[in-house]
Amino acid sequence: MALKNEYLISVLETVKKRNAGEPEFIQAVTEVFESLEPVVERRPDLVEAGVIERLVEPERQIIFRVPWVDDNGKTQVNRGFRVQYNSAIGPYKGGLRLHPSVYIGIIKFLGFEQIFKNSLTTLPMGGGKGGSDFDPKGKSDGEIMRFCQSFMTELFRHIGPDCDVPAGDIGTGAREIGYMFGQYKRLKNEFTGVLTGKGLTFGGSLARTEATGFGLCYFTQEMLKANGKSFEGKTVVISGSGNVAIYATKKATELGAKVVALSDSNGYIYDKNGIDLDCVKQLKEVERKRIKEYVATHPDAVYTEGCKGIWSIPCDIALPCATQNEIDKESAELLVKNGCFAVSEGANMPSTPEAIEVYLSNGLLYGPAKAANAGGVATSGLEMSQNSARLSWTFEEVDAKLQGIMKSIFKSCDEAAKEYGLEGNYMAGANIAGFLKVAEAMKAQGCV
Ligand code: NDP
Ligand code: 2IT
Repeated sequence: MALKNEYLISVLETVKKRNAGEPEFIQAVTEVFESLEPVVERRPDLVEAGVIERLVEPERQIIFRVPWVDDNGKTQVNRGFRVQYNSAIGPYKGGLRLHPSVYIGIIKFLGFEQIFKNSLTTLPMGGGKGGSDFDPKGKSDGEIMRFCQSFMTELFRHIGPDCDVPAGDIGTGAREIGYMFGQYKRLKNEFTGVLTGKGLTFGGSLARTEATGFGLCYFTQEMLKANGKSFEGKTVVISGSGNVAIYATKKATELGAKVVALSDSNGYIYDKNGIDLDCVKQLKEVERKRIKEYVATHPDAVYTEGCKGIWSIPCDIALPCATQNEIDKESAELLVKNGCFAVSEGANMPSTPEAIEVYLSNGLLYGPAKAANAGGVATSGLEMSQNSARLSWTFEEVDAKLQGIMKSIFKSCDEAAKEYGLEGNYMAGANIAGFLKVAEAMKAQGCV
């Protein structure tokens, strides 16, 4: 879909000039602008207030050196990032990604999307994202700890429980958050809810570990229900085998589906009997091994090198839960050809624009990342509430709130799409609903 609105075309031109060499960021902005065309026409007041020009420029970008000493006594240097994107509706909130592919363009695309996602959650959280090009794979516990401590030794001066609250993302789980929290507390001499995804013994929320994957299934269930369908008896393919993929597998299975495939960045496993999740959890969460080890104990399962091939497995529902742009046009066409009727995104921006075009033109139900994976950050918001109140809710209480939030997110997307004459286009609905709340707040707060 090409942009037609002159004003949005000109703002996008400026964004492209200012952010040359950052294709993922341009991709994320372009998608939102395409959805905002009807809003811009209906809301000249927001254009007048310069909301869109302000929204695409991060409020603050921090880039810093992260030196640490490896197990051989050698100094290593990584680059650290925190992009504080938008604080119109609450403190900056968003994860920290540790992966060798991280550069400012990745952090900006994630931070930009986080603004709309957090707005959809109904909770008061602004948008931010951070991370480093550090590669946690193959590092010892000591190396991970020294990296996390060095990272926080700079980051601590920029964050705080009422200012900016980081959390996990790719490569950052409970272990890394623990080390970062310890270092923050030591430097500030304050025990506060400055990070989410903490361990359960020091302020973490029950159900935060499960929240993104569970939330993805709750959102998808709402989307299926609204279209006369369900998970019951369906075959599901899930990419990735990290935090989001594991708990999406658990919930989809509980809801009556059979998950037949998972992957990592080396390859994918296909188990026609349905994935044995206890085995995957042991391999990935405890032993930190590769997914191919699964076939050693499951003779019926097949491992194939390369991650793209996972989308050639016939399925009813696809849940991409690994990384950005993992489904291209060709993979989307394969999904359609094999009878897939719904794609719902656990990962951030896992579908290329051409793949989304294939979903929409073939009438697939499409749950966009900003809405579908918002359960993680929503539960981070619930962790912040518990920390502020200095109490903790039960798993059942948090899970019930998460279900309520995911239902409300689906409703917002559905209603916004209908209101703007785009019924069934939940991507447009998510972008519009997420935008409007932030835009109203920015307008009300004046030119800041
Ligand atoms: P994890 O680090 O726990 O797992 C990531 C998984 O994705 C691993 O299986 C990893 O394989 C795979 N992966 C990562 N990069 C690539 C790549 N370039 N190509 C192929 N596979 C890749 O991360 P999460 O599960 O937390 O995150 C997964 C996705 O979900 C990300 O897009 C993240 O932004 C998004 N997300 C996460 C949330 C959370 O709460 N954790 C919330 C909302 C969204 P390997 O081990 O080989 O690297
Ligand atoms: O992409 C995301 O929403 C996350 N990685 C979770 C962020 C958070 O603050 O919990």
